[in-house]
Amino acid sequence: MRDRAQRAIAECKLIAGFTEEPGRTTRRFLTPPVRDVHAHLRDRMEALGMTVGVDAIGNLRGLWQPEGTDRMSETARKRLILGSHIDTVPNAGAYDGVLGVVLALEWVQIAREIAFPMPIEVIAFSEEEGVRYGVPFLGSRAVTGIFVEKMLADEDAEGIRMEDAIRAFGLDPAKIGEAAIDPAEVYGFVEMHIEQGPVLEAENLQLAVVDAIVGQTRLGLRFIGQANHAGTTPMHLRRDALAAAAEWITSVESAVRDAAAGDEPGLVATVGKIELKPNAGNVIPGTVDLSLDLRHDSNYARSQWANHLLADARRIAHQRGVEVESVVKMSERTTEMDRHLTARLASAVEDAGFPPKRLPSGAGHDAMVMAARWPATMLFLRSPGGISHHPDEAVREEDVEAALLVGRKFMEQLAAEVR
Ligand code: HGY
Ligand code: MN
Ligand code: MN
Repeated sequence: MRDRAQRAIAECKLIAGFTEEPGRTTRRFLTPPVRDVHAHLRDRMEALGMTVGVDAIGNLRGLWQPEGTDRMSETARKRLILGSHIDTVPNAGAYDGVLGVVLALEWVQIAREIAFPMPIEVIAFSEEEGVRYGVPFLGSRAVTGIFVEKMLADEDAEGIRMEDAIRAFGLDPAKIGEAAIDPAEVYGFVEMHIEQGPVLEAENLQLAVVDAIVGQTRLGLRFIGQANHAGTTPMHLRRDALAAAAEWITSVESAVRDAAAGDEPGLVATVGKIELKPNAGNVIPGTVDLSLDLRHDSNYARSQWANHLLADARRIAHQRGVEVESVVKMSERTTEMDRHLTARLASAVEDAGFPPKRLPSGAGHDAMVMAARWPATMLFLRSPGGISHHPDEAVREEDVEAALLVGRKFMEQLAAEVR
């Protein structure tokens, strides 16, 4: 399996070259390089004997059917879904998302070799990060039938509406509803993904089975002051939107840092995006738009902290004579992975000769959306250096090989039950 692991890593590196920005990997929802990824994966899927299509939200979907599916037991006719996302953050690594799709195709190769008796659908989700339109999980929302139509009117940084981006890719937004899968046809969903954190490396472990995915809230805030001349406006007469935002950002960071060190371990808050207008060195900033990404495994604590930090924004804005507006871009509850499917995956990990480590995920994943409709679980691979959302993101050959060995055990165990 080591040669297949090497092949999988090489494939991730090849796909990383399909980018909006030469020299670094950036691939947002339905941008031109996604076509190259689709073309590459379509060839791979067709070579595996899969029927391939692209649904109306841009998910690339391949279905592998074993011989004689019509004679199967009820369970055996249900499909196992594998996959992950192919969109990336700006200046991304080569493995976040894509590795899960490439490994899924390697599992299909193994399924062919062991005459696995169940259909397998591999989905390359079109949008998980939420970079282009600020809302993540568009692909898995469509597959699970919870896509919100009004998002089609959302505009990206270039003012392109989501529905127009979908049409420009050659898809019909009116058909997004057809992307949904009937839960009665699904056995379960397994997503393979890099851990994107330091735990497995710190414990010298290769793999972990994910038992829960931490809830997250994504807010958009706008501080509205008064743009004015930088040279003629005295300090006491200013309504500086950026100074207000800056005070709030440092207040968020210190309050959450203290809480995480105290009675809210695991609480994290990040202001990752900021845009100011008019963004000129000799003009006092009039408007500042920024993001807040807030995560905690307690849904209650997360919502309490969201309210607290928004109240802090209003306090600072009031003191500085500026206004502040906020919008909830997304709120996903902490999601338990399916106990039975997670136990089955842990047993395959153990069977393959690895400790059945269980780990909650601090990163969001399509599995948290899929889990609302059918059993879902995840397999984590060690992240060397604990780094992700960065070009230094890496994965080790032996860990990719381990995930393939687990795949063989997982499918052999399942096959023995459903045959
Ligand atoms: O941001 C996240 O949690 C994931 O990487 N999309
Ligand atoms: Mn990511
Ligand atoms: Mn990811």
